[in-house]
Amino acid sequence: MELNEVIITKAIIDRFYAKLKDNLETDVAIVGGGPSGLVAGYYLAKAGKKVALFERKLSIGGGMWGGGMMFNEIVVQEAAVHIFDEFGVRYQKYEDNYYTSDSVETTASLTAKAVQAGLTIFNCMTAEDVMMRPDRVIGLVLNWSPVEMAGLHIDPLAMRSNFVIDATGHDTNVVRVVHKKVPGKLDTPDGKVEGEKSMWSDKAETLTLDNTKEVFPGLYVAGMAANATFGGPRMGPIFGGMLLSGEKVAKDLLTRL
Ligand code: 48H
Ligand code: FE2
Repeated sequence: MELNEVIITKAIIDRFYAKLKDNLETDVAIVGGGPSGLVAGYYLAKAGKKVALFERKLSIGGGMWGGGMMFNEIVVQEAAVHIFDEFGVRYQKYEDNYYTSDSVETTASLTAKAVQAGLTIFNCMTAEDVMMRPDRVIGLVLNWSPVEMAGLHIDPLAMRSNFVIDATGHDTNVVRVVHKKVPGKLDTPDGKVEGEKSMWSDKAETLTLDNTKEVFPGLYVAGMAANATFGGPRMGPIFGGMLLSGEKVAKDLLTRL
């Protein structure tokens, strides 16, 4: 049968709009498709929750593709190896407490397994704001990333969610939006985004887990955003804390959903 361009076009439009409409109300909305957001989405979806992830860029994976300084290998500590096993990522032991994996295999596996578990990912979409009622985050305000990049004055659309996870990495974009709208109300020592401290891998990896929690009613932080929000140090190119943070935020949210 001859291929018909109009049917191809209709197929894309129909399927995409069905997917988008189906995700306008979710249990959890994740902003950011780096390692922490992907792992969180995987565990929530695997537990049967409705969960959508919005990623600003074309590609999913955040800062994981490039390993350390574009040496495309990932390092994790022993405590995170069970997550590699869960996602079927192959790894090798290095000295006592370190494990390495190929960063491309790791990023691709996290993405594929999360989607297959039921996570819906929207790429090229930016969460530019949140919805509040009035002192709780209840959803996201979304726009196409190219609209933001081109500086076009086009109003966004909105989706509702019982909980939002800020997994936007170093930038901590969602928490910053909330702080701008209701200054001083974050559940951090000074009520504001404390800001990331200098590199100290050991301390940072522990603190990432402590800092993975609710920072404002309805809004959780995970991954690098958790450390930046609560003033933890950066850890450099060790990704165990990011994976464990995603696992932790999912576990915590499952007790509330
Ligand atoms: C939609 C957005 C928005 C927005 C940003 O940076 P990431 O990889 O995040 P994490 O926390 O899962 O992992 C951090 C890790 O990659 C890292 O940088 C480490 C371990 N650094 C240590 C160190 O010392 O430097 O991914 C965040 C994602 C990115 O893909 C952004 O494009 C996306 O979030 N994003 N998506 N709407 N408003 N803001
Ligand atoms: Fe980083």
